[in-house]
Amino acid sequence: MATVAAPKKLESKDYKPEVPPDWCPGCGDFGVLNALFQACAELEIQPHEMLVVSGIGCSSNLPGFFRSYGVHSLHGRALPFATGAKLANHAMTVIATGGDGDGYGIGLNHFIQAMRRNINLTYIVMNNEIYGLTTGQVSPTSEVGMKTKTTPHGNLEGMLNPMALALASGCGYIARGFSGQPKHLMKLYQEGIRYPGFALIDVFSPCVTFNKQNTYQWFRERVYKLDESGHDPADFHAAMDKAMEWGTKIPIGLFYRNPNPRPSIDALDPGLQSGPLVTQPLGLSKEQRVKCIEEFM
Ligand SMILES: Cc1ncc(C[n+]2csc(CCOP(=O)(O)OP(=O)(O)O)c2C)c(N)n1
Ligand code: SF4
Ligand SMILES: [Mg+2]
Repeated sequence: MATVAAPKKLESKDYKPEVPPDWCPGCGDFGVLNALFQACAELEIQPHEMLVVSGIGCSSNLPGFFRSYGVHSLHGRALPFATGAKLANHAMTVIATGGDGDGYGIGLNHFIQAMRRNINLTYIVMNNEIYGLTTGQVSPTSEVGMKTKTTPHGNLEGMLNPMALALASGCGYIARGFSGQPKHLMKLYQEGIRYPGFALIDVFSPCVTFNKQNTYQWFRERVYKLDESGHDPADFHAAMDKAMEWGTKIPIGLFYRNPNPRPSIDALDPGLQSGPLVTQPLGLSKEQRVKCIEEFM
C-alpha cells in the first residue's frame, strides 16, 4: 500500500530567497526580517499563500528578501496596493511593510484610511525615525531637536505618534516591537497575522548609518515590555495612556487588541461571500445582465 508523506514542517529557511539582503551591516531591518521568517514558519503559512507588499525605502526592500509573492510598489502606496490585492484574493495572507517615511509621511492618508476601512492585513513599519534610503533626512517620527541633513539646527516639528493615531483611527490590533528583541517581536507578528482585521506592528529598527541618536543602546536603555507591566491590552483608554509615553521609559508589546473585533471588509462585502474574486467566474451571468438592464433602464 502506498504511503502518503507527512507535509514538511516549515522552517525559516523556506522563506529565504537566494539573494541576501543588501542592508548595511547591523541595520535593524535584519532583525525585523528574521522574526518574520520565524513567525510565518510557526504559523505554517505556505510561501505561495502569502503576499508581501512594500513602498519605497531601505525597509521597503524587504519583499525582495522574502520568498513569497511580493510587490515593491510606489513610495507611500504599499497599503492601497495591499488593499486591492486582499480584496482580489482574500484567501491570501497579506503583509504590508515599509518605513516611517513611507507609511507615516507620504503614505499617511492611506494608513488612516486602511485602518478606518479595516482591511484584514498586517502592517509592519520599520520605524528608524529617519529617511534611511535617501541618506538621512528628517522623518515624521524624528525627535524634536534631532539634527539631520535637512534639520542641521535641530528638528523644529512635533513627532507623529503612530500608536495614538492608530487607536483613534479604529485599528483593532496595535503593537510595537524592537528589532533588538526578535523573539518578542515574533510573537507580536503572530498575533497580528492571526487578528481578523487591520493589525499595526510598529518596530524600532535602528538605522546604524544615518541615525546616530536612536541607536540600539538608546532603545535598550528605555524600552520596557507592556506584558510584564500589568497592562490590559483590552482596555482602550489604558492603551491610549501607554501610547502617550515617551522619554526615559518607552513601552513595547501589545498596546491594544479589540476584545470585540469589528468584522473586516472582506468578511462584510457581499461580493466576496461566495469566495475570493480571483476564483469567481469573470463577467455577469445572463440573469445578472437582465437584472442590471431592468434596474438601469
Ligand atoms: C514620490 C516619491 N517621493 C520621494 C521619493 C524619495 N524617497 C525614497 S525612499 C524615501 C524615504 C524613505 O524613508 P523610510 O520610509 O523611513 O524608509 P527607510 O529608508 O528609513 O527604511 C524617499 C523620500 C520617492 N522615491 N518617491
Ligand atoms: S541606511 Fe540605515 S536603514 Fe538603510 S540599510 Fe543602512 S542602516 Fe538600514
Ligand atoms: Mg525610516
